[in-house]
Amino acid sequence: MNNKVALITGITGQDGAYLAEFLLKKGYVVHGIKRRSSLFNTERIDHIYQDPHIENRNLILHYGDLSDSLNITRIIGDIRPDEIYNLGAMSHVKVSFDIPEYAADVDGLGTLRILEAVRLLGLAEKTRIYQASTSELYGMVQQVPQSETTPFYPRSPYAVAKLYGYWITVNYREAYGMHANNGILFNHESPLRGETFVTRKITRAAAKISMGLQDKLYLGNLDAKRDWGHAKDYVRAMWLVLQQDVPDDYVIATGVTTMVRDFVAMSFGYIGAKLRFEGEGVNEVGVLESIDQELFIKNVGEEYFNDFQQNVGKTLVAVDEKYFRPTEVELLIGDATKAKNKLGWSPKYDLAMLCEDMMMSDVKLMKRESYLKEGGYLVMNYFE
Ligand code: NDP
Ligand code: GDR
Repeated sequence: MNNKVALITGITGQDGAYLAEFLLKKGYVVHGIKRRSSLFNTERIDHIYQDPHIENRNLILHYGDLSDSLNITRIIGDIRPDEIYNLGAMSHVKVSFDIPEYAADVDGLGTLRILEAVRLLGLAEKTRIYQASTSELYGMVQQVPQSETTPFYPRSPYAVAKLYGYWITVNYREAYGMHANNGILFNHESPLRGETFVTRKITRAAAKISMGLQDKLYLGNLDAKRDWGHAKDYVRAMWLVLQQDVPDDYVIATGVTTMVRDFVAMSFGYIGAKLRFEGEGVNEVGVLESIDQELFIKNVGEEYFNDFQQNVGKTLVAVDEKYFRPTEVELLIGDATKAKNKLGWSPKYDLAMLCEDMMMSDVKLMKRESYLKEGGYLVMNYFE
């Protein structure tokens, strides 16, 4: 057991949930900031939630928002954390084109609010800060693979806001000697990934289609290439960053890049479905060519096979230009040599393991939906 206290902004998100679990296992007292919402928004951390009425809790949630300096300052002042992980953000790149000012406020100024609160409260020497920086900073390809020395060229309001977050973190480290660090994390996914990010959208859809709960999957740019890792590996890296004597910035990535189209094929492959892609640009489609019956039955279930078989020759994947971005990031591939050498970090999951983990989880989830539908209960049918 250690007596360290950590504060996680964005604890209800994908990374926040994995990180909270990771830190609790290490004996930390974990505080998290959650936003007020009209519905419960703690689904990802419900399994570690502790009743506020019990004594000696080690997971404590506070209402808050990164756009509210007074709230942030009060919480940090009350807790006096040893470590702050600033994961809270409006994290959807496409949505940031719709709400650019909000993205700038939360993702950019939100970082400043954390740093300045720590400084004003006299915690500059005590509190170590992790800033959730991103491979989106690289944006327009300048060089590959991308490392800590690659120039930035952000391509979305999200990435521009995160650029401010990156530099203000470096500035507070240099100006005030704070232990302020950037993790420049490449895309990382998991069964807890938000449903509108591309990998999860794909694995959910493949699972739904296999059970007749969805007809077709509509996607945007199938040519985009991403360096996808597993969120479980990446939260371990966040912690390692804060355990170093000297603050610094690190790229965290797998070093392998994959096209969106290939992730689609891999996900459908898990259910034994072989897709044939034909056509170009907005006219490209993915047609179900054949099914490996044994694999389908093993991973989905015999009861769904006959219906699914009717889809052979049909289009299961199509392009909808509404998912294109005004400016796109075409190619990301990270060089995490520094993290490997200095933090001793390397990923345990490769892409096939990640995809399998997500598919297994979504097939299970959709089976529940399928049973509910059969029982006459409403099934959530909203997908984006
Ligand atoms: P999620 O979108 O899953 O989670 C974001 C979290 O931030 C949620 O808890 C969300 O709350 C919270 N949040 C949103 N707006 C505010 C606000 N105004 N005030 C306080 N909290 C807010 O993101 P991830 O877990 O995937 O990512 C974590 C961080 O890492 C983000 O900063 C993201 O930009 C960054 N990042 C992510 C990468 C990835 O591939 N996942 C790669 C590189 C960086 P709620 O649940 O209520 O919506
Ligand atoms: P990204 O992740 O923008 O890299 O940001 P996302 O999964 O949204 O997109 C990855 C690539 O897939 C293409 N794409 C689609 N994307 C979505 N969301 N929906 C689609 O239908 C679709 N079709 C194709 C995109 O154009 C893009 O090229 C994520 C977020 O977690 C950020 O917060 C984080 O900083 C970066 O990863 C690293």
